[in-house]
Amino acid sequence: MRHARALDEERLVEVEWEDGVQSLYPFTWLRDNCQCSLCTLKSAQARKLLMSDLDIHTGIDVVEVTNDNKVSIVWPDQHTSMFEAEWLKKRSFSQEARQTMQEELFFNERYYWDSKLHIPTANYQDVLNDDKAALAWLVALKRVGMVYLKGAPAQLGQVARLAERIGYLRLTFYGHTWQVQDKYMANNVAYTPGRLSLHTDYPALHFAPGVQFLHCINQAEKGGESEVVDGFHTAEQLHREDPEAFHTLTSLLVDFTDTGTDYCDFMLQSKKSIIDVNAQGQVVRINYNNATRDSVLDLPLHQVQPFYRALKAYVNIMNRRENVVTYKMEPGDIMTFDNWRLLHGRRSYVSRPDRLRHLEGAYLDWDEVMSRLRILRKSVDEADATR
Ligand code: OGA
Ligand code: NM2
Ligand code: ZN
Ligand code: ZN
Repeated sequence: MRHARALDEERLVEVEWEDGVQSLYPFTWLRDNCQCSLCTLKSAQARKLLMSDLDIHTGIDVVEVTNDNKVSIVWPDQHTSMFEAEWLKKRSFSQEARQTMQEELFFNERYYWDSKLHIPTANYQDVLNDDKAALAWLVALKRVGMVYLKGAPAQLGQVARLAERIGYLRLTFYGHTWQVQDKYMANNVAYTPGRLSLHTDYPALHFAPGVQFLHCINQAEKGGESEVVDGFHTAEQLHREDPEAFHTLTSLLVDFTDTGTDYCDFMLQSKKSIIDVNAQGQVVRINYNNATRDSVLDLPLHQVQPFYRALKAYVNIMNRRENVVTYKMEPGDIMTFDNWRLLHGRRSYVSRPDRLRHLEGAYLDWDEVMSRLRILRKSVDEADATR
């Protein structure tokens, strides 16, 4: 750092770096983020300072750069704060620095795809045993929305092992893990040999599972092929081609329902728009399973037909040949995917009692997956640095 000085009028500290670039930090933010042991619990990396003890109009008595390259601030009550250069630089309020930091924290970069996608593929054992392979797996899962794992044993328990590699799985009414098979008196259309049109799992839950694993233990001889589509890419195609339909699907709330018994008895109701966008208008989640879309439709009469028109327009785009990736899972394959982004389906299959089609599935949430992703990047970076 070349210097640090207080701009008292604006209540900003100006820091000039070695390259001549300057950064500005509000007095209030600096006081709020004092790193001393009175203000911060080091062992939890958490703020001890209470909002009720923060003076949001504080001035500064003295600010200077110390010999060991820290910004030292003495506040009017003589409390002292020390800020390391690197720590400050990362937290710069400039547009570029904020963007870099957000990318580092949230891995927001997206790769949109269509039928020409070469599905990112990794080896199951590598992902379990090697941090670099696990990191590449989760980076692609976030960026592309799906990663195909090969080489797992064709036995129960592999999706649970994979979930433990990350943290823990998401329990739902279908159990910790669940068996996709042709079942007598099926409590879900997935548990029949019928076709499953493109869907996201579990829109009947307001907080639908973020990530899904499907492990093929046994495949049908005839049928049972998988289909996947990039829900974000196709939603943006809808936005361009039919903005009115896009607006309808991002604004109208649709009822979803799911009733039955499995892990325990359940009677779910939810209200979701088919396409969720964030405050910037970016598509962030798809909520659509035609099987659990409720016959109760809480819309005024005049919105019913426009809703169907809009949904049909989106489904027609999804089903375009140029958007769909088709493959057939083999025993030992595990499909890992973003359930907030991908729509997935299955062709009908011929059920044979002597060769039962069987997939084992599990859900996780994005918070746990992103947590493991950050930890893996840190440990892989550190290992690389010491080599
Ligand atoms: C499901 C599902 C795919 C398959 O169970 O929700 O999408 O290939 N299954 O059976
Ligand atoms: N299963 C596969 O939304 C859904 O009902 C998806 C969930 C039964 C756990 C299917
Ligand atoms: Zn302090
Ligand atoms: Zn599904």
